[in-house]
Amino acid sequence: MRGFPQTIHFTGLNQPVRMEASIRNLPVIGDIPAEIAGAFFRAVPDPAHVPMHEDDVVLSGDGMVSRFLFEDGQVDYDIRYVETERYVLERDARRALFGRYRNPFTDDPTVAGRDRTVANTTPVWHAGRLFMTKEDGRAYEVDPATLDTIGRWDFYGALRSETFTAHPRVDPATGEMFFFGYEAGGLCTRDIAYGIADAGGNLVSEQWFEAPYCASVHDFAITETRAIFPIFPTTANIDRLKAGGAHWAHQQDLESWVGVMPRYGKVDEMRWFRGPKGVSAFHLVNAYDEGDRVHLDLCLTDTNAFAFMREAGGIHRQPWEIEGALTRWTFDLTSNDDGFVERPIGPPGDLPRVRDVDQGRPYPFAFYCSMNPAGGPPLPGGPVGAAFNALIRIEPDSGRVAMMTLGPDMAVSEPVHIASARDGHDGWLLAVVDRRTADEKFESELWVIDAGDVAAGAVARVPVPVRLRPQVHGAWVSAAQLAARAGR
Ligand code: V55
Ligand code: FE
Repeated sequence: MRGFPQTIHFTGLNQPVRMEASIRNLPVIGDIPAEIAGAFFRAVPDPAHVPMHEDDVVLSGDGMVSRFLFEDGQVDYDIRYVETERYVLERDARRALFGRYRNPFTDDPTVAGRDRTVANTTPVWHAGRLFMTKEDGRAYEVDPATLDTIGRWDFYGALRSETFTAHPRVDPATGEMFFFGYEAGGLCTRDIAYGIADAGGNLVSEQWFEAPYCASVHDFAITETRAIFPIFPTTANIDRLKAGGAHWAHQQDLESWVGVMPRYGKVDEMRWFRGPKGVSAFHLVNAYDEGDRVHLDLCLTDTNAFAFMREAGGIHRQPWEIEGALTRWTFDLTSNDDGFVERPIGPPGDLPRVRDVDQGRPYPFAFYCSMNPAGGPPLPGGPVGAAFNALIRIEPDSGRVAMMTLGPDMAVSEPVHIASARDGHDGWLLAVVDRRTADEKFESELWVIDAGDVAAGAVARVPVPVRLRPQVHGAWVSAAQLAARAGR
């Protein structure tokens, strides 16, 4: 795309598209199961303007909210920009005004103090509202029917934290949303806010604590009784920011930490466990209680998966030199020391999903993206610059793995899970699959996959007649949930 840097962040699958669109009645190959009715919302970063700096990254792309709407076996497609304060300022100026990723000291002076967030990471559904989130700011509410931006969300003025995670957790039994915000008190602070919103969407608790250091805290976990905050050594430094440098630098020699507290308790009840040095995980699969023990399953790597965060920390490793595994960390809350038990439970990968009903509980299976050794080199694109080409279904207790493997020149994005009403049926997955058809040319399809038989591939496919830029995360909202919202 003309004028954009010719880096991995703006080429391959990551070529900017910048198009708002609505297409009704997409072609469907095969039959869409009748029980799939609702909306697959996706968060898609797509830079509306040529960035101010050549070294700009995918994570700074303006958030777009996209929707595949399933109704009567038909599928409609929509994509719109989230009209954040930043998007509107830049749209009106017809150019980028905000500088480097999460560094306000590199901004055009005319936007000093304005909201920098791009709301590009996860669509979140809670209490009948749709939010677009990014961890460096507050969420933006979006109308799930029109995709119009409603505005920044602060729980009716109650929220104190300046930030809101892209990975809140909703308890399936209580309907409460558990969330956090880090750098809650401002840039490079160690403040983490831990909050709970009730099933009606009201903020009922917000407590602050200090992390061992100012880290990138991308995800956290809950069990039925506990909240778990893993801290990995990717750190921020205000002097580096003031000098125009990177927000994040990974520190290979710094230890990781995990804070565990009663989920309805006080933050001063937090127990800190000391983990290995230099490790990283962006996404946690799930966590659950087993009496006084807590199991936390995570997509662990031996360094940070993002090249630009490694390089800022002086770590020069190629993507294929990074090791990892789906890993279980088990914490014994009766022990007096700060250690814990680690064991690998599955192949490396990321972008895990469990069924909504399994959140915080023992779970029969999970899904995540991985690499097919026979799939050829990964397609260039996605947040880390190399797209996944396999989709795994794992049963964590037996370790049994089934894999949907894609051939050369193909990629799969994070799936969403849709529950089935049929007894004993594992439900369905939706995932976007991209294919390179020629140099720098890509086509995308939405695949419908039987969650109990991922190795079989798609049971139905929905070709999308426009170019898609890779999503980060998605969310499934059923027709019943959408209807309940409409009647609010
Ligand atoms: C991630 C994504 C982000 C971000 C920080 O996937 C971490 C991890 C899309 O934005 O700003
Ligand atoms: Fe994430």
